[in-house]
Amino acid sequence: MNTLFIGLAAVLILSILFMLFRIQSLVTIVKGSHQRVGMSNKVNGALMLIVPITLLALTVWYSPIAAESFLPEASSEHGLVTDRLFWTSITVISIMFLITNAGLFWFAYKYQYKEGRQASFFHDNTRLEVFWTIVPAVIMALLVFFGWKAWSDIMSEVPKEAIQVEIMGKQFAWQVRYPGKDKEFGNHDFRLIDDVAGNEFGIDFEDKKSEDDFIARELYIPKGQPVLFKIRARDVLHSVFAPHFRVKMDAVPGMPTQFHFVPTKTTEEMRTELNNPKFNYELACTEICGRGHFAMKFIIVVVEPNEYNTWVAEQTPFLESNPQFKGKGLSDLRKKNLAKKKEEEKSKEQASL
Ligand SMILES: [Cu+2]
Repeated sequence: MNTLFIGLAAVLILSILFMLFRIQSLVTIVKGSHQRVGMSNKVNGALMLIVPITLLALTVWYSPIAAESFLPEASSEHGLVTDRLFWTSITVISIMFLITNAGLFWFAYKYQYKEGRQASFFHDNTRLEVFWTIVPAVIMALLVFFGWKAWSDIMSEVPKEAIQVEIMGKQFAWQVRYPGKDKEFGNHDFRLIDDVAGNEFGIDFEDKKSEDDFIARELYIPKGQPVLFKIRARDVLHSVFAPHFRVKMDAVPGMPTQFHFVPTKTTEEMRTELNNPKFNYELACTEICGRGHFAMKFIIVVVEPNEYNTWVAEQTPFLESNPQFKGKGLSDLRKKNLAKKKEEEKSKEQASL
């Protein structure tokens, strides 16, 4: 209701302003005052210079302040490439923006209304048209080519030695699973998800590969080695976002996605570089997924490879700390469902007797 009132008030104010403007121009016409038209024309002309110059000065003044809250240099190999591409595009766009807008405002100032002045007319200019078609086309083609090259490198085949981590999004937390010593994940199935019993991933424990899988509270990855995030969601859309590594990939229910990259700086190195002993790499959700979206934060810890191996060795497989799940999987579920059905049928029969 409030929104409706605010909307109506805004419409009312705008129509009043429009009416005032209309009355003023009608009065000017009735009075036939050329002097006033000439004056407002000059003011408008001057504004065509003052406004863009002021905006430019504000941009130049504010840019270094804004730059302080930019992300630090990328902590991944591909991140340096995408950053370079980003800044190249921004530079080209900024130069073009400055040239075209300088022209736009300068012409508006220079050719403001003057009594007796007439615009000159020319039909076309082939040279000019060829120039302003070919130059942007070449620049665009180059930008697209380098972008395509970077993207196909980033999405290239996953190195065999890549360390695999499963990241699952749910409302509202990230869950992280490692494949354990066999380096292979056990199967999972959405029908096995049981938050009350504690099987949040829906792991199929009939699959031998799941026996050494472990679940981590912090996402550890080694520096300088390829890491593969295997991403999925169990309810709605989420999106894996690790800004310091320039990693972003949607987590889609029923459609596994992935992203592989090489981290280049340990958490400790970043703390020294940024002079911030509390710094932590962060994994956030960047797809509004519901009420608790803001809380989907997970810490990523990058360590030296030997430290990583020690950490892995210290982890306890999920099944070891939750032995009640041993052998529980899909066929077990099927059996249970069948028994349930039979019982239901039986009770139905009894009721009909
Ligand atoms: Cu989310």
